[in-house]
Amino acid sequence: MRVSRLAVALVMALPLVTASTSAGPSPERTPIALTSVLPAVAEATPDPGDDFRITSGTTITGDADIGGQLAAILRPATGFALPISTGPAENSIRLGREPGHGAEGYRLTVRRDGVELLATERAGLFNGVQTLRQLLPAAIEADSPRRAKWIIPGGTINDRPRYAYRGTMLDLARHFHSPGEIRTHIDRIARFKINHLHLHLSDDQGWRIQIDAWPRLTEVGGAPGTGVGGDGGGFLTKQDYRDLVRYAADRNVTIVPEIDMPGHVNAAQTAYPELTCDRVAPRPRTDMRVGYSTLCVREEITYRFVEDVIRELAEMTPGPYLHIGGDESFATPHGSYLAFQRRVLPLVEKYGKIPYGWHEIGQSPAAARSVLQFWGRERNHPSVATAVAAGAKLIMSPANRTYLDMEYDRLTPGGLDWAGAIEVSTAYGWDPATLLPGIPEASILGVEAPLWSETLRTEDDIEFLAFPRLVAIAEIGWSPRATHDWPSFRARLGAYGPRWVRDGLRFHRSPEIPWS
Ligand code: TNX
Repeated sequence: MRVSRLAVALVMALPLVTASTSAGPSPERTPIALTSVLPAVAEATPDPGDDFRITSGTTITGDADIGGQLAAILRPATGFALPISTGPAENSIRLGREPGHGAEGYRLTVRRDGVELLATERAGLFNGVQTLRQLLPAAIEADSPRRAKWIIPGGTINDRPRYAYRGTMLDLARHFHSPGEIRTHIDRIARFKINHLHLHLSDDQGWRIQIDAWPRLTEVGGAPGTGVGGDGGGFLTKQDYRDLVRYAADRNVTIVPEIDMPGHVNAAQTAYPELTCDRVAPRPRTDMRVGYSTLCVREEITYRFVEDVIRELAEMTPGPYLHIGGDESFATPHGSYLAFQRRVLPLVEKYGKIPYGWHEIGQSPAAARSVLQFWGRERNHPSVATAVAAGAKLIMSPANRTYLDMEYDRLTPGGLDWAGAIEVSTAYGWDPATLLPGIPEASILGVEAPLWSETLRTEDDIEFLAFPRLVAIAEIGWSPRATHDWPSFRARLGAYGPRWVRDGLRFHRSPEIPWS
């Protein structure tokens, strides 16, 4: 019911959105401010006398890979040929490498006679291009050339991330999203320098990734009708998954796969009753309850299953992390939960991956070399603090700040409300470094905004709940704390709105934001 209300509200909102912002910038328009970027850049020194104008004679030089991506953005928008060459050239946008910018940082220098983007790694060049596209007029997103006004504001940007991990999550288990929908989402998140996409691939309702050793997981658990409320169904083949990994990597996004266990396993058990202690297949479940299923911790077959899944998942995942869930295992006795983690956490390392799990895995002493995803609220969590003191790292996903499946307010359609309503200012108004008492900042790898999919079905549903809140989380993760400033953020976000409109993205037009 919530889903259809969401769809209706989106359709009704659309003409309004388009009408208010379709005029486009005038040719006389002054350049966009160097400081207008989302997420905020670390340092910007504007030099208004030194604007650069892209013309029919402009070339792109240096790195052919990211230079090619830049050309693919600029050519259709400007109508200019913008050839890519390797040598130095006047009137060029040059992409080069130099040491000193870290894994993802870059320096962008804009002068009247040329633009230079320098980074140490490919990721830094990619990030610099995301900045550059925001410095060009919003019409860059449209396909009609208006040649006169391709001005890049003069000055210098020095930029690098506060945290190495800036993520979001899609839940494919409650409602499956197709590879095409996932690719579209990757395009949209990468604009804001989000560099990890966590895929929640299994839960009580469905199993969404092919595992060769256990084929019934997807035959049964990925069948039609395995979404919440009996919707949809579907799964990723290994080929789909590998293609997504590559597509994401081109856009500086690392895929983080999750198989949730020992709870949230009803779909696996309907396919393989031998994974239950009584060997009786449970009935398929497409309701929204949690915490009722558990693997049978005392049986060896459980560990053969878990090892096969971890091995096959690790084989197709080049990224460092493998997420093993571990949340809400209310049907697993505490001692059994610890026994399970003692065997399973080392299995992840056996296949060359860093064990990653919801913060409950921190109850296990075996979690000292793991990453914990904190999804609680601001208060003391003794088992999290103990695990961190023993060496575990943290990704911050406080539910009352980062959960993209929470409703914006009482009136917006879609979403749940157990962690409260989350408007943009709530998503923006916190600091990962001070959220939990006694956690040193060096133990925090970054932030992630999960989007659980109980109430969402379509691409529009994803976008409405993710945007604009995900941009607030992206800024929390990327920008230095010194830049944190709500008035500045809301102004920059408001100015970004026309780009989403031109892109056809159905975002929430939050009343907190002064949309252009
Ligand atoms: C809690 S947060 C869950 C999920 C639900 C979500 C809905 C967490 C680790 N588990 O099983 O989908 O709430 O908001």
